[in-house]
Amino acid sequence: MAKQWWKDSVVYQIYPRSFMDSNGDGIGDLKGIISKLDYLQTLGVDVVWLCPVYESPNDDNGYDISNYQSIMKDFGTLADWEELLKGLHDRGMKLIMDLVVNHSSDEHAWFVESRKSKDNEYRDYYIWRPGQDGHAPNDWGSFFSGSAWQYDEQTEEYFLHLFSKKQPDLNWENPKLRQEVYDMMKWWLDKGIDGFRMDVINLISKVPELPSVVEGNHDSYHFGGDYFMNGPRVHEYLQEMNREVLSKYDIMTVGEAIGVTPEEAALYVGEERNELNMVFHFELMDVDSGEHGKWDVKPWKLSDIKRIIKKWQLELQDKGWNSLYLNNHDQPRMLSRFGNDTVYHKESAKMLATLLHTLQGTPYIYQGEEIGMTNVKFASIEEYKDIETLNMYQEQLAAGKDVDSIMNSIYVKGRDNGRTPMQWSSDRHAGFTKGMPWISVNPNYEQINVEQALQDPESIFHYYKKLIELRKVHNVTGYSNYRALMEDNDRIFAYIRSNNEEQLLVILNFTGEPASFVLDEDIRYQRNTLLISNYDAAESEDIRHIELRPYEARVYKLL
Ligand code: ISL
Ligand code: CA
Repeated sequence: MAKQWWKDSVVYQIYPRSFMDSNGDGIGDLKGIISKLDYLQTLGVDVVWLCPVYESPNDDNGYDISNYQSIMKDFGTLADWEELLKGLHDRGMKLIMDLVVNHSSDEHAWFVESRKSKDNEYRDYYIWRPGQDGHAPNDWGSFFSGSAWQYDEQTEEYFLHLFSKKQPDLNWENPKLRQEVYDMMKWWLDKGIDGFRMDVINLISKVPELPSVVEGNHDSYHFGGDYFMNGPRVHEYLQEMNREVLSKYDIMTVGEAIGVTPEEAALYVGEERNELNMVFHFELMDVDSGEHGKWDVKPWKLSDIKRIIKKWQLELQDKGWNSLYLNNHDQPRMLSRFGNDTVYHKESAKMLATLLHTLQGTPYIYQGEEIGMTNVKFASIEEYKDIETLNMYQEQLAAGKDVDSIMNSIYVKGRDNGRTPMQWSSDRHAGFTKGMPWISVNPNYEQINVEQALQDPESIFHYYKKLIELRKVHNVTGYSNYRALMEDNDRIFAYIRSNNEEQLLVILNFTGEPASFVLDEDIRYQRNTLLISNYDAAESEDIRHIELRPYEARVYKLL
């Protein structure tokens, strides 16, 4: 089997709309990305995950695709895309594309046909059902508020859409649809891409009866996850996809899997399963969600983060490979969420990065994370663009919630936090565009930007660069074991990674106060070498007892 190069890789996620605008229309584009390839090479990343650039009406910023084999005009042309791929490959970097096949756009030719008549040949490319005496087929709610069903006059039936009403779910029960997806995947792979990130891939198999959560319930919506997350045929479909497509190429695959547990994840990523290489789980993304979901904000606890990471490190050990991320285009900025984006901005960004780059798995850096970009607070709801946020705002307003608490949940958890334009310089609009940006730039761009970061040897950027090098120089991926230290301590996150001859000791202070680290008595070593830290740390300090400074991170090799 081809060497699993993706285990030694660091992935950089680009959200094209917000990365770099080359033609002054205020929207990031492919030529803009091409102009920044040297920057990515300087950082040292190995793979770029490019969020969707396909033709789309942009209802969900490109996750509603109307033509899987053409490029959205805003982003450029297929020739521009070929130039980007060549530019990456020429620099020794790889490209994975975003595969969005749980649903398409309602403007896709398949859906335009499907909705025409009940006997149209494309009818069961999608999931249509008659209503129940004037009500939707079941009580499922959409991830983007409201019902997961949309009534269509033309044929007097409802179609399923787990996301927006312009994102009808594809019917994976239909082998013809599956074959169309596989053909499209091969079309991209034959152009030379190096793999796929697969959007909500564990939702593609629904329980055929599509049962309500509460039978006979018509006055409220419920989360139907038990009937579409990790559904009855999902592994059958992915093993078929692997047989038909994935196994024929030397590529990497990572599936976004809402609600997946480590046991289930092992079924997706087990080496002998022949499905995917990695999955993104959401357990760390839910540590600050209350019982009513992501918008029900509650403070997170370090004990939860330590428990979850230990669980995933141990459950997938010798079984499968982890993905390691703390933010992306759907999440608030990790520095604001888990670090301290005011007093200890640099220290806490570096501490969080140290966590992600010293665990078993492949780290995913989201654009801007490497320079410490933070959440944003727009003055009014009008400046927000994300459909998930805007739908929630309307729904909660209609339900009588007060605006301040709705806005607070948007400040803390809204997806636009991660979608403000990349901050390249202190020039107007952070050097992202010469025009008017499609979404407001974070006002802190004058202090937080690439130009400043490149000039500052102590910047977060240079720390990320060192971490990425460290993984290679010290073969961090070669450490196979994980042992938690100071487990009951609610300020320090410490662990030891080991292989048969060496040990990697990672010590992180997750708080803005000093904290005392004490090394377990039974840890044996001759000498210790400090590999990286976010403060000036004494080289050969006695590591059995360390007084850590706020957000201090240290990595030692123990020989
Ligand atoms: O984070 C989320 C779960 O609470 C949602 O915001 C998000 O929609 C979910 O993680 C699924 O995300 C993926 O599918 C969506 C698209 O809006 C997201 O951008 C994509 O990452 C529908 O395609
Ligand atoms: Ca542009």
